[in-house]
Amino acid sequence: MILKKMFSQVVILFLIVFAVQSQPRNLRSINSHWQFVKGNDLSLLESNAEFVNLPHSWNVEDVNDDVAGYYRGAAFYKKNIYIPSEWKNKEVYLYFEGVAQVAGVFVNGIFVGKHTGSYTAFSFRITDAITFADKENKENIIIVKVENNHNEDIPPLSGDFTMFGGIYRDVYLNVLPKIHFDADNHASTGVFISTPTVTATNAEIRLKGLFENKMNKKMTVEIHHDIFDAEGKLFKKLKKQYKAAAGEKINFVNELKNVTDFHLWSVDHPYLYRVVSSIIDTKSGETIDRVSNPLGFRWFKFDADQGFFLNGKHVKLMGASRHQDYKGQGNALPNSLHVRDVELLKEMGGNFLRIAHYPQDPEILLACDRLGILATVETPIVNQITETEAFSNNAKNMHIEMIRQAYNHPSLIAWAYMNEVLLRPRFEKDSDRQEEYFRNITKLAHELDSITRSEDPNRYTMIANHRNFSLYKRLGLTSIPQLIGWNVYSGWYSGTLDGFADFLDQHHRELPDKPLLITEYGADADNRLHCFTPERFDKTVEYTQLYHEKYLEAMNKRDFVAAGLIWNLAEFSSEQRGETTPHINAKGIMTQDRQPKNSYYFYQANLLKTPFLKIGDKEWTVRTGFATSETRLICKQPVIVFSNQPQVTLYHNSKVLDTQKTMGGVARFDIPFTDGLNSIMAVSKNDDITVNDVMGVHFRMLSQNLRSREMPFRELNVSLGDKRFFYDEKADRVWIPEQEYTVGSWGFTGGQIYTRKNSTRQSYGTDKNIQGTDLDPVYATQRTGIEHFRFDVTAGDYLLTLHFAELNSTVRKTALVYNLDSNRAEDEPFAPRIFDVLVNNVPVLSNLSNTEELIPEKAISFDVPVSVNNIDGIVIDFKAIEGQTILNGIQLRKLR
Ligand code: GCB
Repeated sequence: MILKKMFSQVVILFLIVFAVQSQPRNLRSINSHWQFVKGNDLSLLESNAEFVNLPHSWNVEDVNDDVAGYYRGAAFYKKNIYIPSEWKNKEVYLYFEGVAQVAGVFVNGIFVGKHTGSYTAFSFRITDAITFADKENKENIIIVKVENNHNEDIPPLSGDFTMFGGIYRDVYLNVLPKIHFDADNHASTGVFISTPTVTATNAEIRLKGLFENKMNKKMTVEIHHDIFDAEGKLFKKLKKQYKAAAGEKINFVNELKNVTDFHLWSVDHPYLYRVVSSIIDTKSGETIDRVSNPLGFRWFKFDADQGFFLNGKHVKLMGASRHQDYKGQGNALPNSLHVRDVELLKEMGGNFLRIAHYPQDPEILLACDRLGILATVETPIVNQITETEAFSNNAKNMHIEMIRQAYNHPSLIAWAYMNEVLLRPRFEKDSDRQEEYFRNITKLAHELDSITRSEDPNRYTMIANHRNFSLYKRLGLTSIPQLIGWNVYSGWYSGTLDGFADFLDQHHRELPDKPLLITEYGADADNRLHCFTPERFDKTVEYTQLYHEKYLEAMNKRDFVAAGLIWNLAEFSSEQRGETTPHINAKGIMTQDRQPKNSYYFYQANLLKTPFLKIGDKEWTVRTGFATSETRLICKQPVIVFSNQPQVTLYHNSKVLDTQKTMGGVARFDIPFTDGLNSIMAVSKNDDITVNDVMGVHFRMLSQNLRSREMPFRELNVSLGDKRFFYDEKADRVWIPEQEYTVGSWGFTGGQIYTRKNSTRQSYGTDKNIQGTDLDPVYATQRTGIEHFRFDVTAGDYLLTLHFAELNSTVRKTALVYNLDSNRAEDEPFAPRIFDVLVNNVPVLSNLSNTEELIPEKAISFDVPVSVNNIDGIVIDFKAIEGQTILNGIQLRKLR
């Protein structure tokens, strides 16, 4: 008897637990095993398809090849699914987190919906199109036609990023009960949570939304909101009863005033609550539907004079903007890599993320909530607009989707909707028409701003502008949004590093009531390039360092600068870019596969509160340089250490070398490198805390005397017209800058460094993608009009390699759109050049011509074995027949 009673109690308990814990809605991914084919012809799916898993992009490879452009066209995806017959009384939706950029979805040949825009989620009801597993023909065929063509009606129209095509985020089947939270509201969860007022001790929570009764009878239900704290304990409970007729959609709203005893959400303590909203059948008590959303109690304010305040405390917002792609994966990333980026930002000491230039994977904001990173997100109107209703409608629709999908994240503080929209104004040659275009931009900005404010009065609105201060101001774009973001590259694309501080002061002077955020600042660093006399746009690690030091200092000095966002958290794909790392924008403070660069460590040293120390140039493990003299076989070169400790002691080859105070997180040393492996250790001891770091550098000592007995000649790799050191990892070779010939040594005679006319960029070389090589830095610089190159080597057998690239192209290219200055750089007009090359008076290249073998913008090299039998060494003569001679790189290696 007792046993029986116990048994029935257990059953009751089980039923209660089951009723509470059962999953009333069923969301499951359908990412595996899709058939995919490129092209516009559906029948290709049968003949040519390959199997892929999602996330997937079809542009992973073609964005990195030497052919300009990448596939922006149509493709088909197909998947067969089986739908269990238990779902007969359910509503079934297909949920796409993101498809680039237009998706037409068909289920069993029935069109179920079309979505426009690459960066927001969408969801289509497929209940009426599916077949259940108990039917004979039980397979369901999903076909998605994806189009990624440039489309003048779909933002973004252009941008400095690759617009990868594909179903590049997760896809789900969402199986809902017949009574459910709104599944037709722009792919939102159907429940919207806000905290209109929060103080340290008192808060108000508002919950609103809509549910739908798709049963064919009237239902009385309760909407419950159970708020759980971070430990999983029930913190608050709200409920309200509603009656819904068959087929009716009912709005619900509930609020909780005077909430006390809560934990605040902040960057240091991102305390998160969870709101579980349920639809309960009043009669049976059964949970019909349930969704969960995040909740955080925080309040924030931007002040035009004093910057940003979170929960009443001043917080300097520091962080980065982020693009969503990754090395070798395009934009089709596993969720773990999205999350990792937010973690890396946190580990850097950052507290702010600009989700740029478009909404990104939902994992990003989840991670921001969890880790305590404040965020902004934006609708991708980039560089330009199209003045059509279709463009405006698409933009507005994307904007609403973005807001409704991300509404509940406590980490989000602002919605943005334009990036540098005046960068490339249309109608440059017709000023009246251009004014009309400007008015249309302003009109669209007004519309988007007011949509934002009515959708969400509890957050800020923002746009990000480039540096054309007066134009944005004149058009009213600095007064429409509540926050102004500026993307500033003074000292990079043009201007000076000091110009940045002047710009900040200009904003404060001319727009004293507008909170200011620096939404972008950054400089490219190609980790392979180093220079001891760095200059603007040379892409060296050293120049980028100077840039970041200057910018950070200027922002720190000014409280009115609410935020500083580095452009970019990581290097990202920008197919149209040339420069030393073609197809990549190298402003990331990490590489495209997220290896920290010096600037990442620099920010760690400046932002982290825990003791930090790192030796910089972690990837510069193979160096070369010339010995001070033949009797002192050392070569002094700089080493940089990043630390937030007051001073750093450096050990070189186990001996104390020097102690330096850190300034702005940096200590600099000169190390007398010796030939071979050098060990470096940096240590900082402060009270009882010690931090240290070690690294090894292989130094290949060179002698200017190529006949030196102490340091016999091994090899030289010289980049002509260049001032930088370049490490080619694939060949394990260090290239050194050119020098003029002196007797007994090596170098060029005659000619001049190649420069582009009217270039506002680097003072030497070109920024083009040189095709057919990975040695772009070598081929993109050149000595023009060179007469000789000499190596005063001893007798022996050598291998000489000559590298050429014609840098002037036959086609005049328009300045790239991302180019933030008014770069009007031009090549010299294409002119034929023909020249001979002789080595020790023997012709080795005859009539080398840029209308034949020397194809413009393509790398070409020649290996020439040379035997030296006398003391004259190697003399290479360049003899012009027509136009000027050129040389881009030269290598000499001793064979025996
Ligand atoms: C900008 C753009 C961004 C570019 C960046 C750059 O101002 O907003 O999309 O990538 O400049 O690196 O030029």
